[in-house]
Amino acid sequence: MRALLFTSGSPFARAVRIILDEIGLDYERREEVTTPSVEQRAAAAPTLQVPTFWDGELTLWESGTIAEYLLSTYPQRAVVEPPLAPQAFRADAAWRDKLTFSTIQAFGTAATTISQMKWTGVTIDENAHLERSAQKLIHILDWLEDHLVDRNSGFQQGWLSIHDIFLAAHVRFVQARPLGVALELKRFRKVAALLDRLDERESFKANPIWWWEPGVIGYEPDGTPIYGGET
Ligand SMILES: N[C@@H](CCC(=O)N[C@@H](CS)C(=O)NCC(=O)O)C(=O)O
Repeated sequence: MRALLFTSGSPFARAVRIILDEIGLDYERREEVTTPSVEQRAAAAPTLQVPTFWDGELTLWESGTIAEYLLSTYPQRAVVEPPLAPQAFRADAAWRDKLTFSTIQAFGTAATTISQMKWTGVTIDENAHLERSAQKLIHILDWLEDHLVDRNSGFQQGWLSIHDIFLAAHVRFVQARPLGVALELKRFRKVAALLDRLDERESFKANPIWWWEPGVIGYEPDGTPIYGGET
């Protein structure tokens, strides 16, 4: 049995879904549009967060750990250029790759904190930590821009890396939600070019991220939000 628990909007889970598609693995989609009770979540992971992934006897949470597991366990790749990387972290650049990935995940955490606080009633302009979190997003983009070689490369040249996938999922999440954050992507030309290329990839198109605001309970096949009450 292979299964993934995720919410429709989670950028962390979207990145894992894209990796599963790149590897070509079938899995049961345990999709939630809204957040369930603490007890239900705790049955899947002590962090009370998604994604959680089951593979046979193994249960994994934390999206980076799931991604690392998938790349190292399943060598098969979709025939598409550039192919999904064979490893999460290159042996000859392990510390650099780990640092870059952690920094990308810090971007995702800041973005989802802003989002979750907004939908529970606190906006950026009312809270100093959220304002700081929004500034963090720009500083991280600035640093990542400096770490891309050119406008045609991802974070591991010649490969689609988990770094590329998670950064795209996090940035597009911020852009798809009315969070009050302007990322000014035009300033980050290498990052913007990378994300535009990834938008065209089948695995990204098959796992779209759509506009969400309170009241959205699902989507039409073309991404039009379906409203059905508060969430
Ligand atoms: N570090 C975690 C973050 C996952 C995360 O923040 N998931 C969000 C959805 S995007 C969540 O489950 N939030 C509910 C909560 O934090 O209580 C990972 O990489 O998996």
